[in-house]
Amino acid sequence: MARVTERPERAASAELQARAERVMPGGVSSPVRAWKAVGGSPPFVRSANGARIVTEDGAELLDFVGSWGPMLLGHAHPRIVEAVRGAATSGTSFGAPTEREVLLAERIAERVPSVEMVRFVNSGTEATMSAVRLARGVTERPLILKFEGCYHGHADAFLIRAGSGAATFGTPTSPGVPEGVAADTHIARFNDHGTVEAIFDVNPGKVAAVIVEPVVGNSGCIPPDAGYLEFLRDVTERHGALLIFDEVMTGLRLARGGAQELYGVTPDLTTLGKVIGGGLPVGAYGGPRELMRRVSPAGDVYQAGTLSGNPLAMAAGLAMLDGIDADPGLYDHLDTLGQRLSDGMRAAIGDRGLADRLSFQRVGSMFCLYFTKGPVRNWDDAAKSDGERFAKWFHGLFERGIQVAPSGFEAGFLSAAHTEDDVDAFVTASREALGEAFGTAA
Ligand code: KE4
Repeated sequence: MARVTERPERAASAELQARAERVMPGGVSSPVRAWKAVGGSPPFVRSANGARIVTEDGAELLDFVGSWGPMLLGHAHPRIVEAVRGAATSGTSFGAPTEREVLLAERIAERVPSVEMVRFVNSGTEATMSAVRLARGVTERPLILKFEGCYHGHADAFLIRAGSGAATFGTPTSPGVPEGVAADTHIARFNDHGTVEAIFDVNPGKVAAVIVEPVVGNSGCIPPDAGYLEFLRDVTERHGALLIFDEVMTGLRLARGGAQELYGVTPDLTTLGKVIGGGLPVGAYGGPRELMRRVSPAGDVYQAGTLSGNPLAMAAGLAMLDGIDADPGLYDHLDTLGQRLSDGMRAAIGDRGLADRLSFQRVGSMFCLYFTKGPVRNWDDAAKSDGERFAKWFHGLFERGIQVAPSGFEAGFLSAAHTEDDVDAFVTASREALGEAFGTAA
């Protein structure tokens, strides 16, 4: 694969970056895109199709970011493009109920075990902040429990020792979050029982909900220990708190019904996003009717949104689900691809004698190469990663035409558009880039 440096100069992106930084903070619309953790400046994307993106500099990159998760079927999937194109000719927003919302709500309820009723919003953040408000309204309790390294969007209540971009930039607890808000968010350690039990024991009758990424994609890719999700289910029931699975990343990605189907644990509320919008701005929160009926206007817990249920986003979501359902072998195929990637990466790590400095973790089509010895079971483990060598691997891949997330605390994603050759190319490029990063023999 030709190296990016042999491709057209990156002058176009550099010129756009300079302009962007004059009118947009950091030149981006979301921090993690800015390459701050790895150095250099990001290419500006002109287009994408299948498993590849094309930059404004004319470079073609094999993409394992997939817009941070939505692109389960690959970029510019014909079903989704046609659905959005068709919907747009009938109008782009009405601020009124539409059939597409009903159709998508019915299909989500049909496949996600915890969901009988769902409310659409415009982002994962809106979904999680609304689910927490509902949990607090239903239980009449103030506190929430989250896990260090989990990221649930940028609402104040969640920017306490958060993962993803917050961890990447060393602002896991952001300025601007009032002490009073932070005081109502208690932090436990993922895959740990004691820190969870202690929060409940010290705050009897006050914890409204536990919110968790069932697979922690915002600290890379951390699976739950066997029985851990069952423990969270049990401890919340014992204490009368709700269990919220934040499946914005895992929903409809790890299984047709998300992580809750994969692990067989049913939460009280589920938040969704990314895949269900096919790349358009969509979030959703859902659960049993008895809980969701408390949401306005059926109930008294208020939540609203001008563009919620937007017809283009609903059309894209329905097309995404059509694409998923048209391929009964999709999840098995993604898992097989993922296993090929995992086998290849572990062989590359072993061949380079780096098993005590690297660990590759995967769940389905989500994965992460950690620059620390595994297993990585929580944030503390993930935080030991060697950021400098991660950056060298990142740039080594980029120079070989492969894009991964510009942060060691993000998941990589496979899609239905990736092939075995793409996976093998990732492994080959990684083997070379790791050699450069660690200075080990080729
Ligand atoms: P958004 O508000 O970004 O749509 O969703 C927030 C969110 C909530 N819950 C989970 C589990 C999530 O992964 C996210 C957002 N994920 C990050 C990527 N790790 C978004 C990327 C970004 O911040 O630009």
